[in-house]
Amino acid sequence: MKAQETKRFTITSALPYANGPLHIGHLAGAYIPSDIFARFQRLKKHDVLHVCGSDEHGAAITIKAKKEGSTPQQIVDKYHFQIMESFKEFGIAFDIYHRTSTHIHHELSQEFFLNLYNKGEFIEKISEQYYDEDFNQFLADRYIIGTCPNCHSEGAYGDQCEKCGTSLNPTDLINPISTLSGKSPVLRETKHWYLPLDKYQDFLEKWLIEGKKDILKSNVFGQCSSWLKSGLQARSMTRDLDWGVDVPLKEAEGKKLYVWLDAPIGYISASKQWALDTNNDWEKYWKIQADPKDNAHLIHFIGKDNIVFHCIIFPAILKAHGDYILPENIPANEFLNLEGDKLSTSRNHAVWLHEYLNEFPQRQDELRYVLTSILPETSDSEFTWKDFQARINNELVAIFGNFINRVMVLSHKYFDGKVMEASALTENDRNVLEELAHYPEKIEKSINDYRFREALSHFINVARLGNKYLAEEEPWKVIKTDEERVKTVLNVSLQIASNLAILALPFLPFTAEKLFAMLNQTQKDWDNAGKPDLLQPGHQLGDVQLLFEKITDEQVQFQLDKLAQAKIDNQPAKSETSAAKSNISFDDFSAMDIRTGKIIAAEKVAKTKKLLKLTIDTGIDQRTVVSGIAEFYQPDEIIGKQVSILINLEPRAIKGIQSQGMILMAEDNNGKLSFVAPLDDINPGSTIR
Ligand code: B3M
Ligand code: ZN
Repeated sequence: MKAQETKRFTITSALPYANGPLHIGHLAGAYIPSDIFARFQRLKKHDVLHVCGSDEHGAAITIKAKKEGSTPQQIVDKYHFQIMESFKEFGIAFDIYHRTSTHIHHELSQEFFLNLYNKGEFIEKISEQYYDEDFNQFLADRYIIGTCPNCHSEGAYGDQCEKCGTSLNPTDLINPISTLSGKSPVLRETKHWYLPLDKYQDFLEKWLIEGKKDILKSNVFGQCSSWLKSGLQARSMTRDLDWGVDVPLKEAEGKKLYVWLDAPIGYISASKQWALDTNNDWEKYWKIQADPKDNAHLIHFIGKDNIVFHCIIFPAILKAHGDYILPENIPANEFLNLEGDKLSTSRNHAVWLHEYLNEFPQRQDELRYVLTSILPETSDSEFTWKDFQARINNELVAIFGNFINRVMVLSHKYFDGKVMEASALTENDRNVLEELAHYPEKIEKSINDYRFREALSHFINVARLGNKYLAEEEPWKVIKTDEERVKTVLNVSLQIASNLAILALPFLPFTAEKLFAMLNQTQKDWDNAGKPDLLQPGHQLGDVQLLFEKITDEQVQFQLDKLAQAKIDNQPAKSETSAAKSNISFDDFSAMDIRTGKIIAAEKVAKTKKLLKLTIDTGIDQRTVVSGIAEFYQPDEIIGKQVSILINLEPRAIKGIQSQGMILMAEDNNGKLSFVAPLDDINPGSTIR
């Protein structure tokens, strides 16, 4: 076999925000894929550094602190340790799990900023931003709420209206209010430092679009292409916040680095800390080497919402800094949904890792197996507790566990748990061993192509091969007439079992160790996987133990009840009827031109949950209106419906669709929307006054 060259891998896993516990969506997004990949490269004896840590800055953490009446440091301390413990117990084998509130991280982030600043890479710009005079601070987008200019719903944030999905700037909001003081903020000038991403357009098109079109996953390549096609804009790398990394400039008193500038640098500061802790050299994992073929292979494992930061912004920063390697691949996953709905921390619609570990003790591999089987590798996927039960009971228990149990029980029953000498192999024996020999390279190719679901299916097929072989050879029957044959059959079966122990290592590390103990196997070398003689005749096996137990209906029901209860607990409180708005003049009212209309066509707006694209006959013309009613009405049920439409509202682009007007809807205390229209059917274009 060709001696393989030893490679160096720098593997990063997205830094989870330290503002809440981990859930299965995080695991399926970045952490299970990265752990399988890192474990495998270590098995191949490559030089691997796998880093992660808590992302401890950003407005989400300061908002949570304000909500809980605590401080950002208390919030991040609480969740950093909980997340770190959960990862450890679940077997995600980072070389270091660090954090970005440390001095070493602040220092490195400031070095990066000054490096780019001194090279003149930033554009200094003064802009107007909302300022809360009671709290004496500028307001980040999420600290401002107001009326959405598009759908007129209350509670739209400064960066987005969650009701109709429109992305906004804070100055778009009608009646903006500061979430800190509850008062109207004022506009004040403030200076920030922008990274002119447009300056890196050519470099990124060459490096990313041309250079990686054959290796990036389609979902990643697609998102990067559309970002670059729409043209890169300058992006502010500093914020007016009271939590984060200080901007290292005298004139920037009170300003912090943008969280997405410092967070990815967290991979490097974690590497520096690891090198200090282990007396190692971090630079060989991050810096360009004298001979480029010695450069590390940098792989970022993330969820799809982080693609732009890891494919465009961070590489631009590394490039501008100089002397750093750039990522080789960014195999981002899509999203995992739960029981037909999006996972949501705020609505407590999740399977929390720390709760799973508590409710299913010592069953990490069951969850690893199920999540790996449904990884959202190129499109969103779904976790259901019924499917969790089915995969464990029908695959892990019935195929893998059953095969191992039968081989072990029969070996102890007939031969005192010893591996017996095989006599002449039959054609079936040879075929089975021949098929077994090809699985390690199949698994290797799938993992190196970031197709982990496929890699796991190859693994479970080895267990299927063993199960099928035993069923065909029926040693429990043949023992009555041909003991020699049974010695051979069990020898072949034990070779399959010993290969399963090695092949399980990247996916099911806890089960692999149990199986090594059961087989009393010391041979754990991946490069020996596929061989037909890992266990020699005379080898004494260990005691039999069950690898997996079935998941019961009661366990499934308990989890479903928990989710149902969370839904009830998180129903929006029946809000009081909202207070009347301030008075307006008759002229203000008569400036609005409201007509009757008829819906003549309706369809869902792709990739949104709330939006319908409607074609309305207004009696004057036929026009398109985007309306946030998709959660309440199906397109086909509202064709022909009479509506009231505000026809002289400024047209707006919503999700790329030009919306010309607004359909009047009544919203009750629970947020349900109903059409507002005349009781009698009258011709479209009739004036409503
Ligand atoms: N903290 C995670 C997220 O957006 C974000 C990743 C940072 S990786 C440098 O959910
Ligand atoms: Zn809106």
